Amino acid sequence: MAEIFKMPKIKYEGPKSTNQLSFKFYNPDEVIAGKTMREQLKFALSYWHTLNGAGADMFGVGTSDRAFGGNGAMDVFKQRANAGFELMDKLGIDYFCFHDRDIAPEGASIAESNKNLDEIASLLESLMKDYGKKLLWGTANCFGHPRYMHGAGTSPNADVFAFAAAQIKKALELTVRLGGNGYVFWGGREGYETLLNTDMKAELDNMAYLMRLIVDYGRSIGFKGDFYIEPKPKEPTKHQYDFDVATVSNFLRAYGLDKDFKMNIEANHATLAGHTFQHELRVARINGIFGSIDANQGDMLLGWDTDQFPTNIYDSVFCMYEVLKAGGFTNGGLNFDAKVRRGSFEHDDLFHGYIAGMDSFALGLRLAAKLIEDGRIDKFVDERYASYKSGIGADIAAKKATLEQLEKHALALGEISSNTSGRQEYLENILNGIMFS
Ligand code: XUL
Ligand code: CO
Repeated sequence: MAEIFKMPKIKYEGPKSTNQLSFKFYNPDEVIAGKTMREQLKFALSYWHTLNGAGADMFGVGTSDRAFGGNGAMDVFKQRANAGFELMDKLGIDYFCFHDRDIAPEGASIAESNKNLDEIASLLESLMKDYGKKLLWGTANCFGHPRYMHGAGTSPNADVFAFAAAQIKKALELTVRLGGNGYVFWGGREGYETLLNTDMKAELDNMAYLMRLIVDYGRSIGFKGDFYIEPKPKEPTKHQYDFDVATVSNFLRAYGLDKDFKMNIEANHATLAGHTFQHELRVARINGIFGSIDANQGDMLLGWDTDQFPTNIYDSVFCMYEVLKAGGFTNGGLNFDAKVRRGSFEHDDLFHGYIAGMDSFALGLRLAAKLIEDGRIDKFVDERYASYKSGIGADIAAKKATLEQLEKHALALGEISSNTSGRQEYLENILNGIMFS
């Protein structure tokens, strides 16, 4: 196969290397916190941003060539597959993620689209075998086509609901065929613009029903992986139903789907919801629904989903801290739902983007492990709640204290005289000391 990227295989050379085509922090076989970095991080390539997205935005067409020498609809998609696997091979990325419409062109009917998908799936199967790559998760694009203008599972048009169901069924079958360990629901247009035209209850009922049908079908065809919901508060719709982890968690419980789903948490979606990335990860972790990550970052001055390659080390440290505390990834991993800037239009830029993201998370993992090993911050938090370890506090923690006992205790206190400082600045100094020593 002709080489598409005139690039070497990217290797670890350490922080002192001046070679920009090397990893400074990502050393795949080095053991950090009990596993190799490769096992801890489970990097994945996002098909759509890397191989399809040419940089078009609201004000202009794409700037990069993402045909990779292909000629004609199917051929372009085949070349994208070839390019994707060469890229994964050269960057040492083990996994990829796709939407159905990323890998093959949509036909004039579902049957035609499915035929295209089957043809490309055969190519993907052989590339996966040749290069030793795996599918992290698959999904269906039920937001791009005009038929989904009012949503898919939440469309007021029952025919659209049926169309989405058929499309998702096929995407799940493909995921199973390619050995994927995850299937993602991201509700791109599952929301509303105005309540003047929206029956929110009916839409949520329908969306839950579609999820139930898909979960049951997946289990019946032998899908053993995780189903994920990827929360996002807005964009493209004004209000998306899967607003954030807490909202989704409530939805899952309300519809009896909580045992079937975990979260795929995206950094830029967290900030759009007014949360930190770590907040979303923590809410998922303490509710036992942490699953996978879409790694990227937004731009606080722009305020929309800019999907940039992640380079903020505080965020990657806090993220990897949560991942380590959750016991690491099982079926999930770190998918770079990230794209190079429109002005970074050359093929080389894809390498620089992925190297930046992989090195940032490798550094995040190293420093999160150091933070946990250092133990001062965890110890501080533990001690901050020491009053729940004895006396009335222990009774509260054991759920034994009655309201009458609490009242009696409070009356005897007179006033609270023993609050202690939260020491935020002290802790921030400790964190910087660990990160930059
Ligand atoms: C959109 C987004 C999606 C999902 C998969 O913001 O993140 O690409 O990751 O549909
Ligand atoms: Co995403």
